Amino acid sequence: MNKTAIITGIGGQDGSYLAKNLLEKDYRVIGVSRRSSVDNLLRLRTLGILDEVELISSDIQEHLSIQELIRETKPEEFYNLAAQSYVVDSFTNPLYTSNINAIAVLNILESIRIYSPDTRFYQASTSEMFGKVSETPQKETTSLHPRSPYGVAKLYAHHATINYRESYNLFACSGILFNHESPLRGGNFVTKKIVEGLVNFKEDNSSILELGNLEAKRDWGYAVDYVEAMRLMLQIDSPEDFVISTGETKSIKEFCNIVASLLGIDLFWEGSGIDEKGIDKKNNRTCISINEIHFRPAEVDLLLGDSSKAKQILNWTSEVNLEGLAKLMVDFELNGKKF
Ligand code: NAP
Ligand code: G4F
Repeated sequence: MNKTAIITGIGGQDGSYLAKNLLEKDYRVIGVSRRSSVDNLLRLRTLGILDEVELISSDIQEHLSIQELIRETKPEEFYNLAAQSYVVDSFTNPLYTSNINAIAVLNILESIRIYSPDTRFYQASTSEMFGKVSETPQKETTSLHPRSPYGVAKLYAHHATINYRESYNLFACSGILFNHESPLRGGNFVTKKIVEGLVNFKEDNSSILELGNLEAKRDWGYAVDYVEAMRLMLQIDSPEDFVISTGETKSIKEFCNIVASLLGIDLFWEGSGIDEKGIDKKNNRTCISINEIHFRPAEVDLLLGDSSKAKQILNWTSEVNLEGLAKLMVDFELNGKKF
């Protein structure tokens, strides 16, 4: 019999790629998506799978509705990907972020414990939990020191997942995923913002991309590779937590350089701090400037993951490097596919 999987956040970047991955393996996929006045299922449409998934309309803060879904469906697998996932907004909406990213997760765990204890549960944990890092590279045993309300709430959910595994013997595990991107990445996140901004500049020679901290470093992978790691985590004999990363880190400025080079923009940098500018040598026009509104109250300066445990136990490795990822994103944008 085919397995049933529930995915919360199915309309998001990871939810849509994971749905595609599971459908290709003949799963019955049930997605939780909340009502919206704009199209929050566009990614499923873009991937051509909207008609293949069963959608349940619910906010994950609607605890009874989620409880009922689990009680009635008793899925083999449950992937909790829904979240207020934008770190910046967590500083202005910390309570809202905590209700979704922490308390709603506890409700899912409780519902599984009570109504469907054989369901295997995946929690979308994050490298943001490492925050002010205590060692580099970061691995499963690295201490956690989040730097945002987003990271703090995710830390709660991470520990709740471990606690339910240890207390009730649930198959509950966390994937500590480092940043992962794709053409379907939301426009607020820095990689997508840079690709869109520099493509606009390339087209009109006048649009200026405004950024914040150019020096922060991230370990960026490809979302399609990362959803496969999520699936693999639920197929092993006993639940464990895994770091998923590429093992390479680059600064925001270096990512700008990669994208500019793919677009044939001859980018050089001038000035420093908030006066720093990215200029196209060919026409001496500014294409990137700094605006301090994009700086955060507390920053995560350096993320670099060590995913050797995932390699050893899941036989998982990241396939697409940052240059390859940037090219996928740039090509999508140049083809006029807006997201
Ligand atoms: P995303 O594109 O922002 O998707 C988040 C999804 O959650 C969206 O479908 C959103 O629906 C849904 N959602 C938000 N609040 C909800 C609520 N109250 N009820 C129901 N659905 C809700 O994020 P992503 O990049 O795919 O990330 C997936 C998960 O992995 C998130 O939990 C994120 O925190 C975590 N994560 C991501 C990364 C990364 O680099 N991408 C790294 C580590 C961990 P709407 O469209 O209606 O807003
Ligand atoms: O792209 P970002 O907004 O991603 P961030 O904050 O690292 O969070 C993402 O990855 C986490 C995993 O580590 C996920 F858990 C989370 O859900 C999300 O997917 O920012 C990356 C870096 C930051 O250091 C930020 O300060 O880029 C810097 N940055 C510089 N200028 C900017 C900008 N970020 C954004 N969003 N916009 C800017 O203009």
